[in-house]
Amino acid sequence: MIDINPQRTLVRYNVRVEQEMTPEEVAEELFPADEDIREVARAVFEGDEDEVVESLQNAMDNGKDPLILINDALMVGMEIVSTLYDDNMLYLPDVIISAQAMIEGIEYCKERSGEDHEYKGKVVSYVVEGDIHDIGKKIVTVLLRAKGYEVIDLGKDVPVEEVIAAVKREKPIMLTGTALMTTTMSAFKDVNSRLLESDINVPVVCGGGAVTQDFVSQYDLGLYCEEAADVPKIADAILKGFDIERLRREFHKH
Ligand code: B12
Repeated sequence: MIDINPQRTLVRYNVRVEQEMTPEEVAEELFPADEDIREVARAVFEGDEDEVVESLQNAMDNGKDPLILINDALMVGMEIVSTLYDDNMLYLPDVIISAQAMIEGIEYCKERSGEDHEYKGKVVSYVVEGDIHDIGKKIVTVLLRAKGYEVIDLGKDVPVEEVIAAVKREKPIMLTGTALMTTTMSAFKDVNSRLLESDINVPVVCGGGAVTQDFVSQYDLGLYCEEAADVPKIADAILKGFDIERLRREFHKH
């Protein structure tokens, strides 16, 4: 008979978690099996930028593709950090330090991929007015750059008028807007109306914490996207000529 004390044991992620387990021990159970990838994910978890680069280099030396390492190793490490944060096993500074290490890693993979020096297209990225949560936007930006797009990054807390001016100036194939708070995401609607007033039909890909598909579907140019990793696929689809309706059919969940 297995000796389990239910008051000291809980089951999560298909892993039995004893209360005495440290976050490091829980993470060890969640890291991917492949040794090279595991090392990268572990370095992201530890927030060690040097270790991230070193383990990536090692994985590439063993034949792993730099661009595949972004999704399969760096993002996986960050997902583990987010999961443990959501379960109160890690603190906010841990999330920020790991995100920075992951971003460094993505930049490194991009450099090493040697993919196209000619840009496939231009994208404008920003965080909505009143909102300073920019980690998701940084991820979207580096992923697009890694896939060969030129990204004009307007930064965080960007006023609507500044977004419109950048669209008129840069003529991007799409915009990516980030909002993490319910109080700030209405700025997407203002950007949508101001673009339509100027007869500009550029898709506005919206994501980040508080944003939902139902909310984004309320305005004409909005396209909801949950995972930052899907944004380059949306850009590729736009280059293939998909309009907003077709993009929604392809990328919206229901
Ligand atoms: C880190 C953080 C901060 C940091 C931000 C640092 C930074 N440079 O970004 C600091 C400490 C500054 C901060 C401040 C505040 N925060 Co804060 N913060 C967070 C926290 C813990 C994590 C957010 C994060 O970066 N996660 C890591 C990234 C990688 O995940 P992500 O953003 O979800 O991104 C993923 C997807 O959403 C998506 N994605 C993200 N962006 C985009 C964009 C596009 C285009 C697409 C397609 C996808 C996409 O891809 C990513 C990976 O898949 C969240 C809690 C949480 N669990 O989300 C609260 C949270 C967002 N904060 C919150 C609040 C309230 C605040 C403050 C108002 C607190 C205060 N009282 O001062 C201030 C806001 C100040 C302001 N004006 O903006 C609330 C918002 C509540 C709400 N729903 O409205 C949250 C949800 C915490 C909570 N549970 O209450 N915060």
